[in-house]
Amino acid sequence: NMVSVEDRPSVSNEDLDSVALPSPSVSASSSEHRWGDTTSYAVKKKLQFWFLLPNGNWELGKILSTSGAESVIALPNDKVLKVKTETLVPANPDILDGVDDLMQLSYLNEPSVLYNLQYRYNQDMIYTKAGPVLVAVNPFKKVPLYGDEYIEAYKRKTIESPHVYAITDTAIREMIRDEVNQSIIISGESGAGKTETAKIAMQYLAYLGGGSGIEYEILKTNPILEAFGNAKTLRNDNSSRFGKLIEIHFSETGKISGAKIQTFLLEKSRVVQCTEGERSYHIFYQLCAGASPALRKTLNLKSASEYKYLSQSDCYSIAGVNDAEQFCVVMEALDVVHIGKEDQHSVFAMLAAVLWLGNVSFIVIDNEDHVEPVEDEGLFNVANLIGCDVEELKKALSTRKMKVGNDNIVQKLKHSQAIDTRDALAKSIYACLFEWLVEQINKSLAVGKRRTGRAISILDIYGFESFDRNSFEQFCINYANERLQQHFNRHLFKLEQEEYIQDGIDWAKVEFEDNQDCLTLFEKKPLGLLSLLDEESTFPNGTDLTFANKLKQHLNSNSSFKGERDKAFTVSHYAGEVTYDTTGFLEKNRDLLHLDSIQLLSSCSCHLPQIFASNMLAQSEKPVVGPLYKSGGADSQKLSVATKFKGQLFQLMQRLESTTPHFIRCVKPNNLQSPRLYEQGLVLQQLRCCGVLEVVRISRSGFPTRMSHQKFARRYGFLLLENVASQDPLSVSVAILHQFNILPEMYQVGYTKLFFRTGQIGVLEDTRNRTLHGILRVQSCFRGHRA
Ligand code: AD9
Ligand code: MG
Repeated sequence: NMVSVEDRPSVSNEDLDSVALPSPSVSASSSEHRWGDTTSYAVKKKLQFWFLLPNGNWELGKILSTSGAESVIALPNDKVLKVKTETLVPANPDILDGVDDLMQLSYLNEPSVLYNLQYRYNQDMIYTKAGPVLVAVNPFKKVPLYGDEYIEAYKRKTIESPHVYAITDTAIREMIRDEVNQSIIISGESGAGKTETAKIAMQYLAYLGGGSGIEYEILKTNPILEAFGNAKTLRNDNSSRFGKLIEIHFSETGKISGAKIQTFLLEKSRVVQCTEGERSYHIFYQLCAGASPALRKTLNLKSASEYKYLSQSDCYSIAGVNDAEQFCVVMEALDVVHIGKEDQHSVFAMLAAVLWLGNVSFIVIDNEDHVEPVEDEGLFNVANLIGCDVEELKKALSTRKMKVGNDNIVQKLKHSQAIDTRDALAKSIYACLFEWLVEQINKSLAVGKRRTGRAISILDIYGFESFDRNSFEQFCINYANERLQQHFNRHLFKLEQEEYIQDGIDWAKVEFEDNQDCLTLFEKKPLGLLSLLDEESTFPNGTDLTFANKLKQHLNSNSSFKGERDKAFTVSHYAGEVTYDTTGFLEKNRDLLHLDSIQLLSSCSCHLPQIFASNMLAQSEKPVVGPLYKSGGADSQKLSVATKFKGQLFQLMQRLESTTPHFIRCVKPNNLQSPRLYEQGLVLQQLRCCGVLEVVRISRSGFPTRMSHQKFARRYGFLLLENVASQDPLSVSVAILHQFNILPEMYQVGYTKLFFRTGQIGVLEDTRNRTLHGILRVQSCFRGHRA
């Protein structure tokens, strides 16, 4: 229902002629599907074209002749090839090689974009603009682009090339200029570089907004959160297993006044289980390798390989990483964020308790498979570390109190139930510890009561995931990405176009992929994925199979949904189809911790387990919005994981909605985490996923800068050399435009606003700044004289 807009060249006509491009009238319709018009020029001028090799890569060639549907092309290695003319895609002239904004490409097509990014990547220019979006290609090696000198240069604007620093600088300036909160939204696949990018942005903010010392604390949250929330996976040696939003507050004078961190959905299952070749959370290995002899003794610590939770995946170290050294870094960082030595000790005790829990084993005590924990060092160490009675621990791990009618009875657990109970306790302790740490960090970074200033938020959230086997975690992560994608779409496409139309300017619509259907599939009540999952989770007899069947029964007519064999289903995400295996969905969604375990924690003599227990109880006593989870009546009622996550996401979106967003798209050039390797197919798939081409298309045919008539007149009116007859904002604005010779095709006048093409407002801003500085200097001269 939408028409595609023509690609307008962003180079001027003179430029085009000088590089021997087709005449302007032809190049004006140079989008992929119209390329045929250029053939005759191509032949004459020996223009370059892209064609697809059987291996999926694009190769550059020159057309020698065209007859009918076939063309003969010459390759750089002098080979000659006959190809179908319609498969050729025009390439850009050499002068446009490696432009730093894809908007500058005369021909905007996939091979040209791929080539441009690769051209830059090969020269360590890993950042490229795609209109308003920054594309960052992971170098997988140190690149000489960071540090104070670079920060200074970006601050002074002596470097112009695209950079995280530049986009962060824009965010700061817009925060001050528009008095609006800003957000930097970083997305990309696992291992694409989101977390590194977030740190680079934080570095810039800390440098520019530093002074109070709080910036140092903010930077030190990174090693802590990474130690407790990151792990080695098959895709990334330092993979974040949680989502993070950090809100950095600034005072009116532009100095950092505090920060607040919010985390999302930590992958708990990793604590008790991980795939071969992957590791559990870094902190466990760091503790085992780096604890002092004294700490080792009090915690009864062994080496990592002695713990079942760590030994099961047969992977203990990461190439190039020294866990013992990292442990020192983390301890120092804990000092910096004001976590006292005693609390630190308690944290380490909880970690050791989790590790020892994994070593607790069970023996069968009757012929009904009922079990009891073995009384070995595992059991004793856990009791000792959390500060509880060994007998109480044994009971909590092997029995369950139930209410039947008015009677309380005690049920013995079977072997598999006992293992689940033990693992659930370990996961809960770890997740509570993580939450508690974030809370302590937030206390330390807390913004004072005078919260008058503005904030910049940085979002580093897990990217879209599609594996051979996808489970509940991928389901939640991909749902989050659908939400973020919609935010991206809304800002860059929908709102943009709606604004043009509303303000009555000349505009042709650009097509974009709307993902509303998929979001509806997830969120619709009562027949959506999340509702049906919650409903099935409340049924004591619900199983993954009954859940899968229910989905097939109710959702098969939805175009984004497809039921599969064996308890599986497929969702058409904006980034591609993903098949989910429902095994474990209900259990992970219910995330039950039996009341017996909570009671055990609250009976502990150590303070952290007590805090954890009361937090868990508080959570379950909250007014229950979602369904209740009861099995046997003695378990606490709580929100399902999916419902809680959805709530968090909605909150996140609301917060982001009130900010001016800046998007960074991280791209992973290969799956081997190796430098210099650029796989076209892999990159292309990521660019398609995040709509990079569409963004460029819309931006260069659009008017990214806009200002109300009033604001424009107020901001630049004083630069007018001659008085304007009428003082209404529109007349003043038009006079300014004329005085500065802004070309008519570079702006449009709407009903309420002025719209500018990229880069136009820069001249005005420069003059304004120069003039203002001049005035300030004159004023300070006067003051100097008076003094
Ligand atoms: V995940 O979804 O959390 O699994 P991220 O966060 O997208 O993932 P991360 O930032 O951890 O990826 O980057 C992965 C690795 O790429 C890092 O550990 C670095 O070794 C490497 N990397 C990423 N960005 C840069 C960079 N700008 N310079 C050098 C980089 N190396
Ligand atoms: Mg990460």
